[in-house]
Amino acid sequence: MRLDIITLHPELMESPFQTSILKRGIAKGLVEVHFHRLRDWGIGKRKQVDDEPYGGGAGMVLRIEPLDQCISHLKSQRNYDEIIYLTPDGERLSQKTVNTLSLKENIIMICGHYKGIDHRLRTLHITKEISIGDYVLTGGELAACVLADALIRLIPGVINDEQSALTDSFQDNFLSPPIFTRPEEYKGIKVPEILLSGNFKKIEQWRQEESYKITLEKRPDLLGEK
Ligand code: 6GU
Repeated sequence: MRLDIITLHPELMESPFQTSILKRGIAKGLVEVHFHRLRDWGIGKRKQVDDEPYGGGAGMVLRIEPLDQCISHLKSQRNYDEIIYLTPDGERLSQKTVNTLSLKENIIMICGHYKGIDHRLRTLHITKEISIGDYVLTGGELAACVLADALIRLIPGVINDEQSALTDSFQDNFLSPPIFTRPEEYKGIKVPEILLSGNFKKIEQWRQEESYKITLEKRPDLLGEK
């Protein structure tokens, strides 16, 4: 997979890709991440990227030319499966969307800022708009990191234990069961007996039951969603 991320602030996004599992995925050549600094495509001597909205109102708008030129440049080099604009008014990100996107080859992500981007970019380039939840961030950068992290960990070979990605919370619309490691007892709190039994069939059954109970208690909406 290749991710091209267009942003005013690449420095805000670098460390997640230089750490742990994402770093390893990149080092193994399973994913490439390229940042494009929007300012480099800015207009005139001042490298302008934003302007006031037509019709008035508070806040600035990202101009169409820098974004269009950057995207058109990328499109001239390869085909893109999706051009995603990260925006609070996009479709709310779900594991289902992440699963689908993780199968794509080339993706562009556009990080929005200010009041948004010139609406005509939707007609020209954007194939999908994604929000990571019902709250407002200062820009799309952190949202793009969230999306990229969720995507990259699903690429085969990025996580060693493939089973591990498949048994995540949400992969089957259930939250994960409780999990424990050593010691068997800590400050008087014991690990459930069943997990020490060595009876893997029973353990699996217990996990499924706990999973259901926890989902019902914390996220009943997930059970209704199926
Ligand atoms: Cl994708 N961008 C911004 N600015 N705020 C958000 C968001 C995105 N998703 C949730 N809040």
